[in-house]
Amino acid sequence: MLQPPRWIAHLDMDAFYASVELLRYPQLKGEAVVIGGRRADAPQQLEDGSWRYARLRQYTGRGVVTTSTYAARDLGVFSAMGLMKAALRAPDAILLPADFDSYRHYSRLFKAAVAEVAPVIEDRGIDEIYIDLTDVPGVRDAVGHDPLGGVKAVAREIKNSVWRATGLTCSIGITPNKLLSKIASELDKPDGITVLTMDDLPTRIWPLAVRKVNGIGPKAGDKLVKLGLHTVGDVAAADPAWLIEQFGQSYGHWLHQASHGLDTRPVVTHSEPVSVSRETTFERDLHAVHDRALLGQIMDDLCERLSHDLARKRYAGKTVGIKLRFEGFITVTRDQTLKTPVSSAADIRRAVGQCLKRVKFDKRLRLMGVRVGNLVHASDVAAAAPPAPRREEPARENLPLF
Ligand code: DCP
Ligand code: MG
Repeated sequence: MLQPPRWIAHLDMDAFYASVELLRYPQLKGEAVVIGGRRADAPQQLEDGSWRYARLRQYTGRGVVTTSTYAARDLGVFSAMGLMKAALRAPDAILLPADFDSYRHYSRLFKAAVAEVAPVIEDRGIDEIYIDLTDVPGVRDAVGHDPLGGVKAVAREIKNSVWRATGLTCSIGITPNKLLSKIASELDKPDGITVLTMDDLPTRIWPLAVRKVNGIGPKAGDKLVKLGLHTVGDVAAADPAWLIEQFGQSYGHWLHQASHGLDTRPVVTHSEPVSVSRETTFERDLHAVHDRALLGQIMDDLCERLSHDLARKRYAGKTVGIKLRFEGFITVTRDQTLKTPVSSAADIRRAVGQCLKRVKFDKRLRLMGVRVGNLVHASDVAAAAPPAPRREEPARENLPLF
């Protein structure tokens, strides 16, 4: 059955790091500001309340521009440019140090704000996401004579939600797939909304330079240009068999598909966890020998809870690891990789015992943790291997401490 086209959004924050800095220094709005200085470049407030800023011309060193405001971009200063080279173009631009904690904070805020409107989100990094709008209520409704009225209204709602939560603007591209949306979000930056259907391909996408397509990097871009293909439309018009001759089966085929705006990749809402873990900090530091029984009990309990977590998430794992923190904040980890994935508390506990034997207990313990990594889906384990037979109890002298 023919599926109705999807509506996929790509959202990218405008001049992200620079815009977050402007929230802190709103007086710099409209100025040429460059992010990338050192901590010593932080603005200083003078006794009369005014601010003193570092200027680009004072900078010496090998640092690069992380990002810049649009006013600085108008002067020719862009991401990844050396700061000293940038200083030649915009000597009076204000230089600010990067504050990554702040950017991560605003990144979380804007993503949560989008999730309020449309929950199917693929995280693509600190300042960009894909959003599947296909099932958002009202997205397919016409508004008046505009058949795209519904999708535009959802886009405005997302932008408003981001603005209310952060005071920041973003640009959104909305098309039937991720490939086109990534291109579209750039077309009306900053603070833009660009909605494209497949009918817009010849007028909006084909005139663009080949490098505007995410997936055509510097190497392939150079080669295409050498072959006389400058625009996406040039690639679309090329014979697919010839593209495959030039670029190989897989990439040649992809170039043909991409230039025709075709992309079936889903919006992937979660990434697989690398490991699952549980840990606990004690109310008082515990002694490996005197508190042996209690430690053993705590470890049993951690393994039990971890096994529950794994069952709930339907995972098993081949690597079992422990984390111990001793007084003085000394942290020790040990792990063991098994032949088959495990998920039961007993199997995890047994591997933990092996790990514990490799630790020297000469200090009091403050924290214990257990981790199961190298994860596989439980259904794959059941299919691949029968449950491991219970092993013989280890010889007495070989027992771990707890
Ligand atoms: N960034 C970086 N180094 C680069 C490019 C970017 O550290 N070479 C950081 C700073 C940017 C952020 O990543 O603020 C997001 O990158 P973008 O490419 O989306 O750039 P901006 O958000 O700054 O600008 P635009 O409005 O063009 O999206
Ligand atoms: Mg951005």
